[in-house]
Amino acid sequence: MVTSTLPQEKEVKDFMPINGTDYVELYVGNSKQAAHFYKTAFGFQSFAYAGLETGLKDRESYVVIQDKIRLILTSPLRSGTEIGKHIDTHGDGIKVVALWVEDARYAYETAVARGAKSYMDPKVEKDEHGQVVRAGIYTYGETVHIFVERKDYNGTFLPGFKKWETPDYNPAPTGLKYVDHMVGNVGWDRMNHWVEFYENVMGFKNILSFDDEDISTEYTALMSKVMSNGNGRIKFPINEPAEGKKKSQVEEYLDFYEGEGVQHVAVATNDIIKTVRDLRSRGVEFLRVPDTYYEAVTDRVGQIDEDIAPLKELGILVDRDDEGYLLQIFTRPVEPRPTMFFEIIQRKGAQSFGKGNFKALFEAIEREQELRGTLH
Ligand code: TYF
Ligand code: FE
Repeated sequence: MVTSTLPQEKEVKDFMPINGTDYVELYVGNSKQAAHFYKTAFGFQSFAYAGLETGLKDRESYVVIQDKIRLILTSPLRSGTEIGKHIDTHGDGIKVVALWVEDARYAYETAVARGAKSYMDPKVEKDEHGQVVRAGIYTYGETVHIFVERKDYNGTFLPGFKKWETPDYNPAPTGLKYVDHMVGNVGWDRMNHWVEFYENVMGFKNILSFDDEDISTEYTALMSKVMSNGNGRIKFPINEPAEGKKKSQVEEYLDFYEGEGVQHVAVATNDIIKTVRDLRSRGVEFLRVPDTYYEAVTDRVGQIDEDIAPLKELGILVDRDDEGYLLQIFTRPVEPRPTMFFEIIQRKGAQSFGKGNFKALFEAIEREQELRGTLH
């Protein structure tokens, strides 16, 4: 067998290979209660703990897991910490989008040489299960990427964490599988700056663009470009506000988050009807489009495997592209400030982001802004 490695047949080398999302860390006011919420409402499982009982003095973290998705919920144990300041400025929100790599030192050094601002020098963490190397860089706002190298580690999560078991309370999973994409909201005219950051520093490519013509309603607008890493496992749409008659949802986010940050985390399921029914029964609140959306849906997307009735009952949206279709729905914000929310997505071939739903979705968001008194 001949394996061809002729140079002209080789793809341009991906200078920043990434295996996938490693974890997402939120800085929150009460990590213990946040962990309970993600277990109860979203079906995450107790996984790991670090805090006073593992020798930490200034912080406590609970890690919850569902299939490939790992969330760290971290709170400070005293005043005056970076974590506390982050929460004071932004409210509960995402601090770290951690990326799983084979070589964290190489990823960090490459990113920094290409212009990234350092957040954390490479650090080797060890325990009886081996070692993990982590290093971090800043992205938009105060958000950071931490590169995680775990090829020499077979412990539960990370050195410094112990197993967190809750034999008496383990609500069932809701079918959430992996992080499909994570969206960043950036400031006025800052989208292209961050697009170039992901291109030049991280080796990502711009796979889709939406201008304010695509993403505008009668009142509000935004622009968005989707960045993807080489193997497509990491997709980061970047939104910026655009001028409209009223306040863009991106501007509302920037006002309330007091800066740029992660707007939504899209999590994939293989059975969105079951997942959404389950999440609703556990108290998760979703945005709703008008029932009239479902009168036109079959004409717009053609034949699909699902019955329209349960989609309408639950408020699930459908869109089609050249490769197939997708089903998606958005939660209301999951904290007091109208900032971060979740998307639940089921892809049936489509690799796009639901452009056909933008108008109905953004009008639904505007109705929420109206209720909050923030749509002026
Ligand atoms: O990730 C996306 O592009 C879709 C649509 O503020 C979307 O989920 C885009 C912008 C936004 C909310 C949803
Ligand atoms: Fe999305």
